[in-house]
Order: sequence, then C-alpha cells, then structure tokens
Amino acid sequence: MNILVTGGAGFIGSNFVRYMLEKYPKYKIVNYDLLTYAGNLENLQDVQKNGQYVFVKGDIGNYQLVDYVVGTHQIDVIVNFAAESHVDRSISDPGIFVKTNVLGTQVLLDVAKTHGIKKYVQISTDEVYGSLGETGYFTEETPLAPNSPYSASKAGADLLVRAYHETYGLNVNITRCSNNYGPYHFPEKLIPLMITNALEGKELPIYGDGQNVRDWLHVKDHCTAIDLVIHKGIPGEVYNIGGHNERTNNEIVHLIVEKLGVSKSLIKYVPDRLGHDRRYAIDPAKITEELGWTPQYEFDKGIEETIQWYIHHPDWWKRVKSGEYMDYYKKQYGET
Ligand code: NAD
Ligand code: TDX
Repeated sequence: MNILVTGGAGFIGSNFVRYMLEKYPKYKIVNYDLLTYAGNLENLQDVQKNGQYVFVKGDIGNYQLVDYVVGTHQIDVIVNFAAESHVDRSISDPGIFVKTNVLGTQVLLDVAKTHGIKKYVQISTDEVYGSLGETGYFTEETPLAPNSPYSASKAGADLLVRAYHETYGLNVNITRCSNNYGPYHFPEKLIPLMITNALEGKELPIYGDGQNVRDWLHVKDHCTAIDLVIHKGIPGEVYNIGGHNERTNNEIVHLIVEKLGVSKSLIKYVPDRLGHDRRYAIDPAKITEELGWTPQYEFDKGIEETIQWYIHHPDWWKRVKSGEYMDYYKKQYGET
C-alpha cells in the first residue's frame, strides 16, 4: 500500500509515520508537508534513510503539486493531518486556518477524486462538537457546534469530506480524537509548554480558573486507532477516538510540577482564552465495538514517559523554542 501522509512533519503526523513504517515495512509512506512553524523534520530524523519513506515539501492547497505527487507515487490512501492546529493562534489570525484547513482539504479531496483514491481519511478533532457541561460525552451523533475559528475550520473541512462521499462516492472516513500528548508535541500546547517551562524555571500560565477539562490520549493510541480506520473503516463513517481520561488543566499542571519537583510558585493564573471551551469528553464506544480499538496507555505511565522524553531531548525543544530549526530549513529548503 502507498500512503500519502499530509502534515507528517508535525506532532501526530510524525508519530504516525514512524508507527506505520515500523508496523508495515512494505508500505511506502510519502510525507507531504509545508514545514510551517509547526513542521519539523527533526521529528523524523531516525526514518530519513528508510527506503520506504519519501519526503516532499509542499502545500496541501497546491493542486498541481499534490496531483503530481499522488500520480507519481501511485498513492492508494491519503491521510490528512496537515492543518493549522493551535486554538490561540486561530483567535489572533483566523484567515490561515480557513485557507489551510478548509481550502487545503478541498484540494486534497479533489485530487483524491480525480485519481480514484481507495480511501481518504480526515484527521479531525473533538473540538468540532463544541463544549460539554459537567456531564455527558461527545458521540458521532452530537451536532457540530464549533466555537473557535480553529474548530470552525475543522468542522468546515469535515463537511466537505462528507459531501465528497455523498456526492461523488469517495471512500472517506473522518476521525475525531480528543487531546493528544506524547513525544514531539510542539511546546505551544499545554503539556509540552508546562514541562519545558518548568524545566527552564519559567512561569506556568493557566488560563482562567484552570477548571477546563480535556480528555487526554497518548499519541500512540491515536495512531493505532487511525491504523484500524484505514484498514477497516466503513466508507463514509465518522469515528470518535478517546480513552476516557478527563483532567482539569489545574490537575495536569500540578501533576507536572510534582513530577518535576519544581516550586508551585511558578504557576500563574492569566486571563482566560476567548470563547474557551469548558469541557471535552469522548464516547469511544463505536470504534471500540465496531473496529476493536482499545487504548494501551495508562495516563500515569504515559505522562511519566512523556516528561522523561522532554528531560532527555532538550536539544529538540530548545531549538524549537528558539526558532533555530527554522533557520536550518530556510538554508535547506528555501523560505517557508
Ligand atoms: P501540528 O501543528 O503539530 O502539525 C501540523 C503539520 O501540518 C505541520 O507539520 C505543518 O508543517 C503541516 N502543515 C500546516 N499547513 C500545511 C499546508 N498548507 N500544507 C502542508 N502541510 C501543512 O498538528 P498536530 O497536533 O500534529 O495535529 C495534526 C492533526 O490532528 C490536525 O489536523 C489537528 O487538527 C488534528 N488533531 C490534533 C489533536 C491534538 O491534540 N494535537 C487532537 C485531535 C486532532
Ligand atoms: O498556556 C496555556 N495555558 C492553558 O491554561 C495553554 C497553551 C493552554 N491552556 C489551556 C487551554 C485548554 O483548556 O489548556 C487546555 C489545552 O490547551 P491546548 O494545549 O492549546 O489544546 P486545546 O485548545 O484543547 O486543543 C488541542 O486539542 C484538540 C489541540 O491543540 C487541537 O489541535 C486539537 O484539535
């Protein structure tokens, strides 16, 4: 099987590329990524020499290039991770979110249709369902009610994916996963920001009252779920992915503070995110019962491993935080 992984140089995409190359040594994996600020080929340094792995630098919005890559590599399956992914950035600059997440997805779908791709998998998010109260879970039937420009752009993309299935019969799946954590997580997001700031003795900013709840899943468990959807997903279906691991932001930050043995006085409550969703929680019954998925990571083990990963990879996150790796790319691949 030849798989085009878009956004494979980012956090989840790079973990997925590595997972697939290890699990399916005969598959060809083409990583198509624009290398924005969030894309980092250092995430995949260990697979650069794998003969089944190809990297192409490009924009998912560039029809001609996507069309060329899909044709040249005889792509069977497209898995779209490429996106602008940070909610805070979408609040200060929504335009690029619409361009990449909505228009970029439409280009990928058009290419998939033209080439008669066997399967198109859209990596979406639980945020398209909006915010929950203190009880209840998101199921695949929960109405879409996105609250941030980021989640609105992801919901728009999901609706296009649905339309290409209904209108043109494209074999699609949409996955909606909860918050991921694990290695190579970009340090603008809560968990890696808190770990790296704590390691640097910097403040730990908690938005609002810190009682917002996120449902955390280890990135490797997300990868196993996507693997199942690629191979067994029923055409046109949506699959929610989550491991029933709800934590408040206060709990997460206090856990990191304790595990790293730094002072609680680093914690600083700061003004709330605009439109901040209160609670996300996934009901994963469908993917569990229909595709046989079960997460393997206990949160305590997963977060301990993740903290250890950051402790042992200061070169990775220090370069990312300083922007040094972008200078390297400019030399290597031209302006990004
Ligand atoms: P990320 O920001 O770490 O990576 C995004 C990648 O997409 C980067 O490598 C970037 O260079 C690339 N990219 C951006 N614009 C592009 C373009 N126009 N063309 C080609 N490549 C482009 O994101 P992530 O956290 O790894 O998330 C991956 C996907 O999973 C996203 O679609 C996101 O919405 C979804 N998701 C993320 C989470 C999470 O907790 N991180 C949870 C559920 C769903
Ligand atoms: O400094 C911070 N302080 C803080 O309190 C940051 C960066 C975040 N937060 C809060 C906001 C959220 O309630 O922590 C929670 C998690 O924030 P993020 O890491 O920004 O994640 P979130 O907004 O929940 O979105 C993430 O999960 C769903 C990903 O970034 C999305 O791409 C994914 O779709």
